[in-house]
Amino acid sequence: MPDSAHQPSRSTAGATDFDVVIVGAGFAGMYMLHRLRGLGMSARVYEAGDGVGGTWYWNRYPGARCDVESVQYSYQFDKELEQEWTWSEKYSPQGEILKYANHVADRFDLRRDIQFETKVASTTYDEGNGTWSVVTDAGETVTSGYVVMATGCLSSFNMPKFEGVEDFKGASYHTGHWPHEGVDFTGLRVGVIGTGSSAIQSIPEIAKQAKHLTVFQRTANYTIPARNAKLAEEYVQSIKADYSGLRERAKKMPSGYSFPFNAGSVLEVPEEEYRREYRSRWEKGGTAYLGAYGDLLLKPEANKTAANFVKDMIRETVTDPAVAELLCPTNIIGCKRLCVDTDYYATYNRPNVKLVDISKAPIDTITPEGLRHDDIDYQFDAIVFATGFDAMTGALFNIDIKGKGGESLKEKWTGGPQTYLGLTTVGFPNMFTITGPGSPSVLTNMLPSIEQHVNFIADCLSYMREHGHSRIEPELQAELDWGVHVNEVADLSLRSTCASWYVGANVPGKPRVFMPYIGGFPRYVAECERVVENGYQGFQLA
Ligand code: N01
Repeated sequence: MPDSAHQPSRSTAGATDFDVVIVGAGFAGMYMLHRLRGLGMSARVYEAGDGVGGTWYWNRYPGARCDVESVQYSYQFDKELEQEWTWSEKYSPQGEILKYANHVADRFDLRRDIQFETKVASTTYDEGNGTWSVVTDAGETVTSGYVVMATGCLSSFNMPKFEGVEDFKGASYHTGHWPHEGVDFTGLRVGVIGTGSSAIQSIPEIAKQAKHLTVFQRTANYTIPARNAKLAEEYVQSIKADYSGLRERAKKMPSGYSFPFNAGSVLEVPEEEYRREYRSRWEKGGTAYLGAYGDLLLKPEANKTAANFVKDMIRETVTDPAVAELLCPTNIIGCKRLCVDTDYYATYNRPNVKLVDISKAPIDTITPEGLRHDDIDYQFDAIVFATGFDAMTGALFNIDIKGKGGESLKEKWTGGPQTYLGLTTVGFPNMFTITGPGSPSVLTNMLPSIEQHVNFIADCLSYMREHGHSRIEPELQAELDWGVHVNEVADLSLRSTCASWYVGANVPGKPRVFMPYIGGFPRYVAECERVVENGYQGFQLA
């Protein structure tokens, strides 16, 4: 039973401790709690950290900031909130986004239903009662009618099993689990392993402080300059004057993010013209670079034109030709998630920065003094593991989730996730996954995708209550059909063709399945609306 500090407001049904248990107090969990309160339902949120903010609570590495413009990476459910909050930069830093999350928690008085520093260890479905039993790492057990997994897509950090890692005598850090007090690298010899978004944001900052920085690169990555800047007062006012217009334009985009998008083919445009277009987008900065032409992620020959331009920019920026070549990616641009940076490539011109290619031979071992690679010993005072996440399923598998017949989610998804709409899965009644695998999630602006899922779940629970239902589970055929559709659209895109975390390639042993839904935000939303209009088609309600 819950401890006295967190006495539950009893569930409205009375049979369980709560109507709903929510796991995670990031942007998804916070809004879910707010919506449930609006429905008069009781909810308890469990959060591992001692504060709200999810990804922005944990990822405090130097240089961490959003790569979606902040005016769009924000909630839209409350017009007053939209008007009263002012973003200071085009891409706000982690600290400001965390401040925003805290502001929302205070403004809507959310904390009283959030139990911090508590992990959910297991959730088990009781078929007899039709309820969930939730056990925390503190040994507390509560029951609820529903569980909502607001566990995040990139929240379970990936720490590869490097031999000798426990013997390292210096300090080691993971970008996804950064110390709250920050790290001062001044005067230190630092090694960074990885060259994904987190590394690309942090390397320029670490290089400014460190005595020497060595970067170990397995796969070179494409990154576009952010051109981040303070937002002018007039610009902020113009956004606030027509926030709903901006949101509507964004909803029509496959990414749920408004930016200049040209649907035409680059293959029908003379080289001089498309290079002018790429240069203009390079100068403006950000992921809108890939919006230059509609076929960049569909046809390899189209993709090459955009990739080659970035490689030219790398060669123009990096003074040592050998280092420039090492930094030039060989894969499809946008196949792995496109990165956004501030001075990443230029950082390799600094005399205190060295790039080491580990694509041909992996790191042999971490040693007490540093690490060994290709028979060379490197000495470090600190090592930064920028090695990413066990994406989309990792955080769910960290909880022992057992559905009907005691089946575990991990067992069910051995060959890859199976969901209906990325929201539910057969055998696990009354369990929802916000931005789960099979939904647009990580391929979109996360905030609108989160809100759409939360609204779907809240509306569904309200509908069920009105119609006297207490149990919802997808039909097997609906789940199978959705899985086929998710794979079919994935196969059309070049995004599914490389060894990225989208397909689980970064975690040894993980099944190679393209996890997010790539059909686009508008198409997905339309499908959800159709399901609702047809009385929750594809779901069994009881
Ligand atoms: O993680 P990653 P991330 N030995 O998986 C390397 C979001 N995000 O934290 O490519 C050596 O991209 C790995 O090498 P390889 C965003 O969606 C957003 O940087 O697998 N190296 C790779 O270089 C992003 O895509 C923002 O060959 C190893 C790196 O580690 C996602 O989070 C900021 C290795 C991991 O890169 C993940 O980004 C930051 C090994 N054993 C993150 N294992 C913004 O909003 C892995 N690597 C801006």
